[in-house]
Amino acid sequence: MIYRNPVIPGYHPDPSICRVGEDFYIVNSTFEFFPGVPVFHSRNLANWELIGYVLNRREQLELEGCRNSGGIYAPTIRYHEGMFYMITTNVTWKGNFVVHSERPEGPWSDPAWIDQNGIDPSLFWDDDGTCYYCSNGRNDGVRGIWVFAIDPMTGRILSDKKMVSTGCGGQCTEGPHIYKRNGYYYLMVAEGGTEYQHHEVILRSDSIWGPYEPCPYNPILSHQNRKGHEIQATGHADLVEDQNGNWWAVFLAYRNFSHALLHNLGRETFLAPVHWTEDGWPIIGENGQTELLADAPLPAPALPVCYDLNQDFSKGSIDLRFEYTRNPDMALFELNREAGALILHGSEITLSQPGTSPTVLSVQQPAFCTHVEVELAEDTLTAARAGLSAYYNNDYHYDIYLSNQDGKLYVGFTKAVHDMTVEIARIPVKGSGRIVLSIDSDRVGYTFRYQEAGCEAITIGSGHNAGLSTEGTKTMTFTGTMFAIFAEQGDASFYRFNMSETKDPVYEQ
Ligand code: 6LW
Repeated sequence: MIYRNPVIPGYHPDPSICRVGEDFYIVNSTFEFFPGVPVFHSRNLANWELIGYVLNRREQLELEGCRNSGGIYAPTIRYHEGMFYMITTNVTWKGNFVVHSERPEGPWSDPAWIDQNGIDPSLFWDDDGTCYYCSNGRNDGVRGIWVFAIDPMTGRILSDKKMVSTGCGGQCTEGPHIYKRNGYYYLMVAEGGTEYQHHEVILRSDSIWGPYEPCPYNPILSHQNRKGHEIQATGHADLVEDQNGNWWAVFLAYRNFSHALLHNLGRETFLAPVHWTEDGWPIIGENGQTELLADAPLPAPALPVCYDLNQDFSKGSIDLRFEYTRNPDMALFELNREAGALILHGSEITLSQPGTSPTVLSVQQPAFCTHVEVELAEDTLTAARAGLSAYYNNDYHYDIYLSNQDGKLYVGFTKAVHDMTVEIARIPVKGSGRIVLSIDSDRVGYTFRYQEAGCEAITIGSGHNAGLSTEGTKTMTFTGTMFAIFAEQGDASFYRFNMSETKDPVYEQ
């Protein structure tokens, strides 16, 4: 059965997967965004629906002062005897913790903190019911993959800690997961760092404490030698066996928007079938490689994918896919039934201010080629700036907005890249009714337009994808471009947000 990769497009990195009967669940990392750790559900592994977030309370997710790409790093989701567990790291606040819930959509418990440093924690239950923790980390100066028994409900450590492996010689040994099959304990890790050298390796032992021997076919997943291929940086995988005995891997990768080694959509979630060799080693995809269109024995037929988002704010709800930046002040986001709009009460915090929570709501850009538009009221706008942004983080964003300057209304276009913020255009508008602000994106960049009632759409500016690409950020970042609605220093009423994928000439070939 044919399916399309990525199966969860746009910035959805570090996927982890589990299965309960015929239901599959995936979680992803979310860094400075709130709520944290989305939970996706599928029954065919190709189509995924967002059903909620694990961390949707400040008691679970403190992001005060969180740097860009701080906060929540890689999560792991597991299911054991009627309970779901999610374990992850808040690198901004207290480190590794585990939460639990009887239902994947929640509510999830408060964090149980774990006295172990490092990132990318995972859980594994042995046949005798003992639960084991593994992550990378350093104890007494020894760095590697550490394992110990743990109470997954309380986070209490129940055994000595042991460093069981330093991987297979690659740098940045991380994202460990342990599996058991035919009496072997398999330890799978990512190496090479989450850039163009990223790859996945596996080792095995007849004891969870090792010693672990490396797979003779490593790397079991790698696009390191596929320069020029659209899919790059495959790694950070997790394995699952479906109800038919077929094994699958989900993993992160990114798509370059051109032959320049740049990507702006973030690290996305990909799927590939796994086959086990005669001598008991798993190989991901076709000899460790994957494609945008793949054919594999899915547990149920793939359905056509659609990542469009049509949000009518008069309906009195905000789509689950929208995320806040750090911990939001929910009073600034008012669904007003009388106005039939989402009223953003823009605070003094601007989009460019670091480490804070501006009045902004954003959703991952799911494809290179998209059209996004929002409709705002002109006559009630008091905000200094309010509109639509192609938003990577507070250092990198392209904004089109309505601006109330001493009672006069303007449409403005600003680009913020690194430490440069330039208002490219500011054009007076009539301001008597409603206005539509839009972005068209493709494999080159973003084009910004506005249209007042009864007038033609006018192009006000454009920005290149390179300005919002992960490789170009001045600090190491792990996210991707999002489309955001925002308001600064005053109120703005948004009636709708519409995002749709448009034809991509490269995929149409
Ligand atoms: C993730 C780790 C990593 O926890 O980046 O580079 C972190 N590798 O596996 C954030 O995605």
